[in-house]
Amino acid sequence: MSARITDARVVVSSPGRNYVTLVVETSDGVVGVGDATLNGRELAVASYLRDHVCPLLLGRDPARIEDTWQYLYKGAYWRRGPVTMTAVAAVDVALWDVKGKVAGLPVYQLLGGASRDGVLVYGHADGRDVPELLDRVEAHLEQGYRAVRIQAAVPGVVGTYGVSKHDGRIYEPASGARPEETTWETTSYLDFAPRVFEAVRDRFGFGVHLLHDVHHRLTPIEAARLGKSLEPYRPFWIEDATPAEDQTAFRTIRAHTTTPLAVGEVLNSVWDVQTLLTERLVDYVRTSVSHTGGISHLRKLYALAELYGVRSGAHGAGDLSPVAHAAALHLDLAIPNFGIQEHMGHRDPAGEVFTSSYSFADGYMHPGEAPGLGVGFDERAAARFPYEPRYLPVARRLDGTLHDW
Ligand code: CS2
Ligand code: MG
Repeated sequence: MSARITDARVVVSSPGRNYVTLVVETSDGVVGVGDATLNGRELAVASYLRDHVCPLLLGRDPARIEDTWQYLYKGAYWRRGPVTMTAVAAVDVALWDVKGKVAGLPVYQLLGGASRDGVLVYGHADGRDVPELLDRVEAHLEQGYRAVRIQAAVPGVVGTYGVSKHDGRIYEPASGARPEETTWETTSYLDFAPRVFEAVRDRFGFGVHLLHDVHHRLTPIEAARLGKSLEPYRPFWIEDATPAEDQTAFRTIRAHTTTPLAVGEVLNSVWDVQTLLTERLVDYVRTSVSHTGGISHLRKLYALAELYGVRSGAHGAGDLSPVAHAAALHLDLAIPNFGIQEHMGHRDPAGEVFTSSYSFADGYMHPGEAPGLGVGFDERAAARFPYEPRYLPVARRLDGTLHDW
């Protein structure tokens, strides 16, 4: 007789920042974990799982991953959206973890095996000014990174998002029970960004990939101007140049610049990126395992992207837990159209709660050979770090208008 799911529970903890973790147990004594963290809206997903999904999982065959995905997605009637897709993702990833453990194989082997030896990752270098940014790029190169995201505080823009206030390693989350109020000024930014790239290229040359995140702040024609102005510095990509849900905005950007474009961390399904992919409007799609319905759904999205020459560039900020990072690495290693993987790392004491088999060397990561995802989750340790309400900041233009994120 096939195994059954005997328990499914949600653990909300804050070892450095908030994480929502789904734990699934089977009648064979196998435990699988999934990441259900949705930064700033954590408890909505926790409730979705606890109140509406976990009871439905009890008694189901853990081996039937695709059927369970369809059951939760189609069965809910209400489709897509970040809360739903994060909840479904957590179940899906936990079941892939179980399947790998039952098979005695790392998940990437179940996905067709490795298509490459390692997963190219990019780290985050940021600075409160350009000299500080240059120091941090250098530190990344010393650690072996071959690709670095560069962000610097824009002169006159108070609290530029993406720039560390404290330890220089992880700039999030915003503190406090209300979103921090920051400012935004497009004119200064558009003049400043090429100077940042110029300074980094002058110092380090063209042997390192440079990436940059715009955090959805521009209009399409402004994004087109940014892309053109950065062309001499050959960025690997500019990310989220315009608000992501407007897929056709990318037609305008595309028509004006050869700078590669990346988008997708706030999008949750293959339908959210259909136009972007089928019209070849972007070069990299950044949807993540934990916000896009899990390995089962993201795999389909990547397969569609492959048909149109679009590569992966998965979101991997610190608000995606080590469980999500491991799941991403397994998929990255297996798919043919892998591009790059974000690697922000996790703030201590996350290491007291999560252990992982993944590793970094010479700019590449590998998920390791442990069966399943290769991630351990210590529920007792998690209980020492209770949930803390935290929100991402908001940005206002100088006249007070709330700006796009
Ligand atoms: C960022 C993220 O990593 C990125 O590219 O855009 O830091 C993003 O702001 C957070 O993950 C939001 O939760
Ligand atoms: Mg981003």
